[in-house]
Amino acid sequence: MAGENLTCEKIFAMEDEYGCHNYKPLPVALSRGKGVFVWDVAGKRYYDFLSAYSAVNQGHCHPRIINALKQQADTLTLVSRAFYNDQLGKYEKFMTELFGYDCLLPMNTGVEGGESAIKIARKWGYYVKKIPKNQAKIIFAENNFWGRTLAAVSSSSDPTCYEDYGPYMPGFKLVPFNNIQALENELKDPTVAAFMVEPIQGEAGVIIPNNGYLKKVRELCTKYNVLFIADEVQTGLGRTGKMLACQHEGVRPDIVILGKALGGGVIPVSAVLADHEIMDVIKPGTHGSTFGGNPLACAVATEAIKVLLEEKMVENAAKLESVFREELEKIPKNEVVTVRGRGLMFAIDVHDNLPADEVCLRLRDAGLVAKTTHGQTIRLAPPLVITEAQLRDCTKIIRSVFENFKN
Ligand code: IF1
Repeated sequence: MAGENLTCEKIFAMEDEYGCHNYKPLPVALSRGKGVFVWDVAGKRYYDFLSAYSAVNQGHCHPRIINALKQQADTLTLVSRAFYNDQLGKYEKFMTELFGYDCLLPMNTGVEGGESAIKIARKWGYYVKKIPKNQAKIIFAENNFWGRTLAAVSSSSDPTCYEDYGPYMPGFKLVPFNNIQALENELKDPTVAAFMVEPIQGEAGVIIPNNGYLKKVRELCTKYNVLFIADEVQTGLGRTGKMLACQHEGVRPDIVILGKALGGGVIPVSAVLADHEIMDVIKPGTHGSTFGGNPLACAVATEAIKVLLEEKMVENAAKLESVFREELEKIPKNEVVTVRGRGLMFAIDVHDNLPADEVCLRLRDAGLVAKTTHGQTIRLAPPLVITEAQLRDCTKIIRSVFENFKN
């Protein structure tokens, strides 16, 4: 098998026979990636318009990130937190100074970041807010998505995520996203420890709240002494044209969760940022992770952030937002009903008479890979290194697929 040139059909068959069927991938088998491009096993090139759900913001196999990976991989990869290592402290200093928080909890996947944030919030609720033991509530927004653990699915309003995984985590409540009155009604409850929310809901289909929503969330959480947890796993690190999506409203959450592109598209790295009066509820031995804060992850994440900053990828996402929107809005309304987006995080709602899954197959044939989120919504999120010329090339491909759909 090693070295054998696998056909895509063989790859599909092997995954079908030997793998858990927890995904229904677009039928394309990729074997190489560079920048905004991926190539399939037959050598065909595609624009990547998913960016691994925003985990490849810096582009595929960014040379500086790969080099950081190789250097550290050849030196020291993992010692666990039972011992100090020479990478973690300087990574924590770099990140806390950059994001303006006192301290950082290093984890691996985005959902571990969410789990950790909720554990911190509950402990803070008992120690600081004096919520009676085991009565702390966490509020979430309907249609949230923050991962696949039992706690994550316990807060989900999507049956596909939670069905048949009960019994569910107690102490979780849902409010409609982007509804300040509904949120305030819940925050008045003195047993509420935190409100955890995505600044823009990713999986829900790039749902952008009204201007001022996040500012009101901030005000209400302060007023009712509730922690504002921002899940920036997908929206963070430049995706929406700011380093954090909360910065569009000049809002500072109490806890920020980062993931995905923090690992530079090469390894899982997540982080929870908070100030000491919140983070210090975590004492030695009360939380941890085998790989959390490993030297390899610290070296990769540091370079992943430096590359975002030094190659002005955040600014690029902000600059290209208007081009992206303008070009997508040229698609006739009887083909694409709505266009939503911020920076380089967009989604289109395809008209019911055009099956969105079929549109994705035609996009693939036209040299662009993208995926539906729910039903008729297609997420469009290229790496932040895309140039204006490439973006215009891609929106031309997208428009041509719609224009020629009936043929
Ligand atoms: C899948 C969705 C996106 C996330 C936000 C935390 C996490 C995610 C806002 C957890 C992860 C991934 C998970 C992946 C597909 C993808 C996804 F479609 F599932 F919902 F992006 F929208 N917060 N999202 O979006 O991070 O533990 O995965 O590192 O599970 O199918 P993770």
